Amino acid sequence: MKTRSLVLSLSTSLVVISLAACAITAQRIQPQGPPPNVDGWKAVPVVDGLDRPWGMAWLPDGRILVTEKEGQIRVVAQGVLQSAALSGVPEIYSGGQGGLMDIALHPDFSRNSLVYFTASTGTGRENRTCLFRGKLVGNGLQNVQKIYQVQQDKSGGQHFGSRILWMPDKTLLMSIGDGGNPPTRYGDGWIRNQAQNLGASLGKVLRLKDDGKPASGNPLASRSGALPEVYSYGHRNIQGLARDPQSGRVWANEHGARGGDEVNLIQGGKNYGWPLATFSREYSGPEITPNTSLPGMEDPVVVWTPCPAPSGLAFYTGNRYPAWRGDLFSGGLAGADVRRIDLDSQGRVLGQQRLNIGARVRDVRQGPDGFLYLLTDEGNGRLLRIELTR
Ligand SMILES: [Ca+2]
Repeated sequence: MKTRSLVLSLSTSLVVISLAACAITAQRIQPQGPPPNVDGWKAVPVVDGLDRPWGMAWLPDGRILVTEKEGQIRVVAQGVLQSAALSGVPEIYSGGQGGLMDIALHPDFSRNSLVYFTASTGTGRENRTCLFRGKLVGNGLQNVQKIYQVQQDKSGGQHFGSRILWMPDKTLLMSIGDGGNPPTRYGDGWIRNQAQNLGASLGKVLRLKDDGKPASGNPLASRSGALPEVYSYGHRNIQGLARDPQSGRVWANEHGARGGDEVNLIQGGKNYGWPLATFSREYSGPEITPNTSLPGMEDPVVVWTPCPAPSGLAFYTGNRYPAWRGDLFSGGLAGADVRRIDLDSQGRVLGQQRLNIGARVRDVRQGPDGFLYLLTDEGNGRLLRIELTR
């Protein structure tokens, strides 16, 4: 009797659950405000004294390389910020949102010591996002080479991207911003329209070989006029890229203008809509487009209005916070927070929580010790570690 009623109630709940799942998939995504704050954790300071840090990468020996926007790569060794920055970093252009940005180690770093980083170069009038690599020897980089650069020079200090994400096949994804808001122009239109131009690297996720050349097998390479390095398009300004190693899903967060920040599931060959479909409005208020969704374009999985201005994204796989395993953690500059996006095993969003950091969060990473680490975007920028308090 008991077993029978248990089975009955189980199958009833399964029906209810699958009906609910259908209702969720059928429902069009809508913008959400900040999710409820969660407690039971604390942000433990590791170091301070970083000048507007942007990205970080752990060396196999436990040291952490941290980029600073103005153009230095700093070293944190055993919890102490070293006074000497890495030598050999080339001159870059730091202005507005541009500067020295993301950093990542080659997957075979233990054999080749190659460090990759993104930066803007040029001037306020003519600049572009570039990818560099160099060999780490002692406290410096040697043989630093620019291995990719955006071909469309732009003016001004907006929307450079740029994050680096290594894939299991040792290609890398690199996000590039759309080049800026009106009145920034390119050719005969707003530069942001380049996000829909497959012949431009602006507003894209690129997939490159480790030498910076286009990776083979990119999904749009056979389209006429398309750059062979384009992986996905229709992006405004991706500031976080993360991969779920189990499912292989790649996630990105990107900025809208006024409202309409997004989290997207990145799939090769897909169009993510900008600026033709968005919940975002012009900063001055008017619509950018009447369309929040269009056929043939991908809807985001999360939309935030007002904007947290997301930056940094981690997919959590560690053992320090078992309840958070398999979830996304998205930093927020304007939000001064980290948003936990609770995912199920199918990559569906179950809910969100907000970790109130109280400072602009530029990057979120999982360290090799299984803790989440944050960088705050401040003149006296901090490296913080998230620990549970219960
Ligand atoms: Ca979009």
